[in-house]
Amino acid sequence: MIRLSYTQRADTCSNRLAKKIFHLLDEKKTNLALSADVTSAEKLLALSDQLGPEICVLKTHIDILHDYTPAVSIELQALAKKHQFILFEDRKFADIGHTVKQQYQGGMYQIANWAHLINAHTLPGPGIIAGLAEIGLPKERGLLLLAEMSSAENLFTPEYTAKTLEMAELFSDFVIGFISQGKISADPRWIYMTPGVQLSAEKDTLGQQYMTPHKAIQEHHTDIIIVGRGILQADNPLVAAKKYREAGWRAYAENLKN
Ligand code: 5BU
Repeated sequence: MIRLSYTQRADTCSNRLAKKIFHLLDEKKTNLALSADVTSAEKLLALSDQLGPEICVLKTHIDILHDYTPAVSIELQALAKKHQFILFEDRKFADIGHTVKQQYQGGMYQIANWAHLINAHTLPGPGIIAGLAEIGLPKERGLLLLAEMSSAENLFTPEYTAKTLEMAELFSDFVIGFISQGKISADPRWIYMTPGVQLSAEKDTLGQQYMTPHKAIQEHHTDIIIVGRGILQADNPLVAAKKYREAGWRAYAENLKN
């Protein structure tokens, strides 16, 4: 099978953010996303500045910060520019279109103003995507659909994943890919991002299940590995980030050779 590089795949998508991400991966030579799951703004910003050069995507759970102010999102945008990474708010929207529109653009976090990327469950049906697109498309944002999860005994079935793919196809101007455990379609335009990646642990005590970067990229053919505690809980997060970056990039380079 001929494998396309990230750059070659950029030509297959219509969404400008998707093109930008594919190019960024090859230019920066990293397919590592940091799941920056810390609870203080100071820590989040310091971590983003320190690890920014190693990553392509900074994934946030902005609502776990105990001290969020709008200045945080302004700083995050400046760091994203400085280090060239994408801001992905892992909000997992899951309501009707009318409600998610307000959650996306309003409230305390005003996610649409700073996050390049968001994600959503497809459980409510296509109206959720239509609602988010009304806000996100004019701002050239992108959406990832949750097609699979990493946690044990989750309720995602192959049928659900297939239906999610169908919904993505209906909104391919706004949906740029999936949060999944690997590739779910032969179409090269979709970007896959995979959480539940760690080099040492196999699981946590609350159902999280891990695979290695090598397995995620070589066996499951994902594009971007999302790593949280594997980096955050390391003695030296920068050294750990470099290790994950190396592992992820090596697996991608090997894929291209085969
Ligand atoms: P960890 O520390 O690498 O286990 O963190 C994983 C992150 O990815 C965490 O922010 C979760 O909310 C997120 N996640 C996940 O772990 N599994 C999933 O299937 C999805 C998101 Br979707």
